Amino acid sequence: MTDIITQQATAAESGAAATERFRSKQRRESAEADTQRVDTLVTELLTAAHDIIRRHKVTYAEYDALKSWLIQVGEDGEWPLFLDVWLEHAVEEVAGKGRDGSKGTIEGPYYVPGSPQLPAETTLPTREDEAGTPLLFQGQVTDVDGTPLPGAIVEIWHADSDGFYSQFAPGLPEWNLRGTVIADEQGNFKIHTFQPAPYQIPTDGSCGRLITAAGWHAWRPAHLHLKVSAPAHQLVTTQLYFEGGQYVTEDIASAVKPELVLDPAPAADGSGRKVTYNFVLDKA
Ligand code: MBD
Ligand code: FE
Repeated sequence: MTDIITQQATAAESGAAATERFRSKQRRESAEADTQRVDTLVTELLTAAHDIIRRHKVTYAEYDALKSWLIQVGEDGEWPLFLDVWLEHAVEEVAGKGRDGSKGTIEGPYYVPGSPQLPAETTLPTREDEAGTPLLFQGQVTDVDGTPLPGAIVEIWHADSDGFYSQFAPGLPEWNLRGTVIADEQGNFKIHTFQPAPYQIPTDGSCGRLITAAGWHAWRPAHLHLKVSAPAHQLVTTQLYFEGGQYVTEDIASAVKPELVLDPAPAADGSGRKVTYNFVLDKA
């Protein structure tokens, strides 16, 4: 059933949670500043901005609108959302070049490490009355040469059938629709979950204001998020989408790739849908 409380996830609530989540990750992973590199990148970024200002004769009113919007993005906690929606896809494109295994795509702002460990055949944590179409997501993790990878780990997280993520919308159990699945000796996994809905960027925050001001739409197609890894292999962060689904061809985050679109079949017993997707990992 649709929970009235989860319907009221505000930009400020999901933004604050995403900012806090990012800060705890960033303390461990941030790059060391290299003076030369900072000089090059920031100078080119500023030069591109100067060029846009001159070409379009940007006014003081527009400059002030930008200033006020930037201040508000921080107050809303929407920097993780803004950056992951509009910039991350280019970073991922650069990072993923030269890989032979399964395609990756952006991580987005709603990954939380440390979800409950689950066996190779499992049901993700759900509410007792979890709404939506049951989805069986199964497959095998192998090396690029086809060797099954025992001990592979399939971390999965996704929105519910109202488009809400646990820990980023109020009223959802902590680990709802999140799990760390340990594949079997052949790298196989079988995950019972529920079909997610498309995700709408909060409309009441700064990102929402930008979208309205620019006349864009606020939607991402329905997707499963995954991080798949195995000893001595490269972790792949990816997402999987659904053939024919709304927004698959117009993702606001530009993160859909043709290799990442699933086409589930009706389950044999009539209970929802079922799909197989195999992951191929590059050697580390
Ligand atoms: C999402 O669910 C997401 O995956 C991304 C990339 C950005 C915003 C919300
Ligand atoms: Fe997402």
